[in-house]
Parts: sequence; structure tokens; C-alpha cells
Amino acid sequence: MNEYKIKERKPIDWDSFPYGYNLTLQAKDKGSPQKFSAVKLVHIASPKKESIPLMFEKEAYDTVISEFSPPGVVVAVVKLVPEPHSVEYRISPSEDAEYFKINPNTANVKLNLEDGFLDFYSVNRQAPHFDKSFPTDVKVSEDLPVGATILRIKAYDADSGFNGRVLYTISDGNVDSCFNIDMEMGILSVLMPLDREKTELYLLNITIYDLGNPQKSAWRLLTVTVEDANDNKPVFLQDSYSVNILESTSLGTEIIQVEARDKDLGANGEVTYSVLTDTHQFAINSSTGVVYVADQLDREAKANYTLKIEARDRAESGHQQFSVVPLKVFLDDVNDCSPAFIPSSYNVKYTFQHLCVTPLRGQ
Ligand SMILES: [Ca+2]
Ligand SMILES: [Ca+2]
Ligand SMILES: [Ca+2]
Ligand SMILES: [Ca+2]
Repeated sequence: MNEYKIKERKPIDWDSFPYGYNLTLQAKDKGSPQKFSAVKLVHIASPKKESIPLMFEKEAYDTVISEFSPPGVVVAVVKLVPEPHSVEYRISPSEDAEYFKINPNTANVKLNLEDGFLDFYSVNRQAPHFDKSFPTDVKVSEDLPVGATILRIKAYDADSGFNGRVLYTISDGNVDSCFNIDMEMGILSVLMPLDREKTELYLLNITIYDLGNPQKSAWRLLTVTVEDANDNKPVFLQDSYSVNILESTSLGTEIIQVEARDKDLGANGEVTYSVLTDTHQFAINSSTGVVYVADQLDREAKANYTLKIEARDRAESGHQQFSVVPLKVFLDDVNDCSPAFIPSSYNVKYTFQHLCVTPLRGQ
């Protein structure tokens, strides 16, 4: 047996052969007829090999398969660039790795025939079930912002694979589309603004499904009570009020009642009235809205008043809402001026209705 050494004739440009160089060898004798040996492949590893990073042709491979795809079907072929001489492909461990296998040499990714893949075809024994923490009712404030989490619903399914995978839905009762449930996580959240003044109670049917075949499911009812927030201001029944009274109207006489309504609940909807205008001639009953005369009136001194009336709810201070309307009070004349002579030293006032004479001060 002879031993031969292979030597390079000229330096090899290893940049062109980053994964090494393949030599095909064959021995032949000098007889006649000539005889040949079997072909032998010799791989000469690149001395630079360490520095060449392995890179896949794509950053990510997306593939779509039917749930009814049979085992063994090729779902993807991954490829390294440049293609190395020898490399071994493996699927790194992950939750779903068991459903697939890869040919270590050809890089074909196939649906797995063994082990976990049998789950696709195994029996869906159990229906999913809710965790015992599932509440029968939950309270949410109507001012909870869109996107806010109300609660996380938990459920389990003891089957493995798709037979045990649980999806969450609201199958009924979401009449204003105010709620959303994350299908995979079971997180119930606000999808549209809530309004207690419109709907204060929802009865949601929360249904969970597994992904088995045949599919199994379970459901529970969840009462959602919408609690009041002070999001309405008191609104007067009229844009403005006016009243005519005699200037002789006596103290304490009720002249008009204003009214404002607030759609909120409890103290948030209770209204208190007040006169904002600085006056001592008129006052208002803070709870009834009745305006009454509080001081002597004199048409000749002031013939009409414009009062600003405020209605304010009784929400906790800092969160109160209010509105204001004008109330006009016109004083009608009463013949309360005694007839008098008109010497030059008297002040004379003319009005539309009649002449009235008031004595000068100090006379
Ligand atoms: Ca199941
Ligand atoms: Ca509201
Ligand atoms: Ca209110
Ligand atoms: Ca409210």
C-alpha cells in the first residue's frame, strides 16, 4: 500500500471557498486495459472557516399549512448562503418544536410524524373549564378609559396540543360593543366608552373553546354593572327665565321657580341653586329653586334686574359640574308716589308710565 501526499500547486484563495475545498480523487493503473479505483471525495477545510458566519438566505420564513396537512408534508426549506460544504440543521427547542422536524442535511422542515404531532389526531377528551376565580359580577366605572382592563379570565383544558388550547370570546350580551376580550389571553377590556346614563347593566356570555376536533366549549355569564361618574352637568329646563312683578311685592314672596336636571346618580345628580349676581333684593331656595323677594323694591330706583342663577351638582368637591341661566325680573309700577306740587327746587323724573316726583334729599 502506497501513501500519497496532496500539495497545493499555487496558493488557494480561501475567500472563494469559505467553507473549504472539495477534491475528487481517483486512482488508475497503467495496465491494459486500464483499471480505475472508486471515486473518493476529500474535503479540505478552509483555514478561515472560523471567521465565516452562518447566515440564512432570509431573516424569517413564513409558511401556511392546513390543519389537515398530513404528517411528513414539507412545510419549508431553509437555506444558508453561501452554501457550506457540510452543516447540520436542527430545530432549536421551543413550545411548538415538537410538531416539526428538520432533515439535518437537506434542511427540509416537515410536519412531524411522531410524538407531539400525534396530538393533531388524538382524541379531544375534555371541554375547557373556567378557573374558580371567575366572578359572577364585576363593577366598572363609566369613565373607565377605552382600552382599560376590566379583568383577566382564566380557563384550562387538560388535553394536550390543539385539543387543549383555549380561546376566549364574548358570545352574547355585548349589546353596545363596549367590551372586548383578548381571544388568547382572556383579558376583558373596554372597547367603546361606557355610559351609565344609557346602559347600566350588561349580561355578558363568556364562552371558551378549545381547538380540538370536534371542538368543545363551555360558557359562563358575567354581570357587568356600570357605576356612575359625574359626567353630566345640571341642565336648566329653559335657556332663560323672566318674570314681571309689582314693585310693591312684599318680602318673602315667591316670584318664580327655576329647575335644572342632572342625569347622574346620587349626589352627582343632586342640584343646588344659588344667585351668583350680587343682590340683596332677591334670594333663591337652594334646594327648590324658588326665587323670592328679599328686600324692599322700588321701581323708581331700579326698574329691572338680570340675575345669574347657578345650578350645581353635589358631587365631591373638585368634581362638581354646573350651569348658569339669566333670570330677568321686571318691576311693574304701582302708584306709590303721592301727588305733589312741582316747585323749582324738586327733582323731576319722567318715566313711560307716569310722572313721579321725589323730594330732594334734606328737604
Ligand atoms: Ca379539550
Ligand atoms: Ca355618562
Ligand atoms: Ca352631575
Ligand atoms: Ca354619570
